[in-house]
Amino acid sequence: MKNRVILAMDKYIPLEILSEIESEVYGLKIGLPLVLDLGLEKVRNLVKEVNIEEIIVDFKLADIGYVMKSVVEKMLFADSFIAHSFIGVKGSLDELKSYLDEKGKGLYLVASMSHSGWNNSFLSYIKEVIKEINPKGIVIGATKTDLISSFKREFSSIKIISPGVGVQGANYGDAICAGADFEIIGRSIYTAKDPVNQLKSINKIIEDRVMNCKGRVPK
Ligand code: O7M
Repeated sequence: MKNRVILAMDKYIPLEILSEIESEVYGLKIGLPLVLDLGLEKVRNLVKEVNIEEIIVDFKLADIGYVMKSVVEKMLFADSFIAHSFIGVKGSLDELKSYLDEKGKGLYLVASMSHSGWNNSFLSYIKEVIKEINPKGIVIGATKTDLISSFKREFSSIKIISPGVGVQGANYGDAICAGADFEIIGRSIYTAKDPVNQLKSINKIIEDRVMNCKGRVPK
């Protein structure tokens, strides 16, 4: 089975460990805390050394187009970037999307966050924005499996990536069974005594879980 984990790197993980992990993950999500800790240059150099299919920068951009472009142009070593969708299209996400398209980079939009305080009452507006922007993918909390399934039915060609697994309470594999493409996992891996074996065990749990939900995974 292809790897279904995107490692959320909000804390420094040494290159020796990353090198052992690279074949066990689909993607690496670079968080703002990591960039603030290490500095951009060190992050760029670290990323250059690893062989991981997709490097995603997660600053959850939410600004005017000009400013978001000024941020991403400094990080073009990444394959894709995450922005909020509630900021709307004109003068903001439309400019970011055109810029990323021009550079051959992907855009993910946050559709629904994993924490309990996230308000889903503006979901229909978020769906309108997603329809208009047509991003590579969307972020939906793994804690909201019903929402994952309904988005998967409505936006079948858009990738769903789901955080909130492990420490935040969602079970490994549940988001994928509900229709997500990948699960974003951070602390459960990088705070483990042995992150490499922890990740291997998580991959096994996901694999077993997905075998059991086969047939029920929305197309
Ligand atoms: O597994 P954790 O809880 O240590 O980390 C979760 C990661 O997912 C962390 O990098 C968060 O910034 C991110 N995340 C959420 O936890 N909840 C959300 O709703 C959205 C994200 C996210 O990745 O948004 C792009």
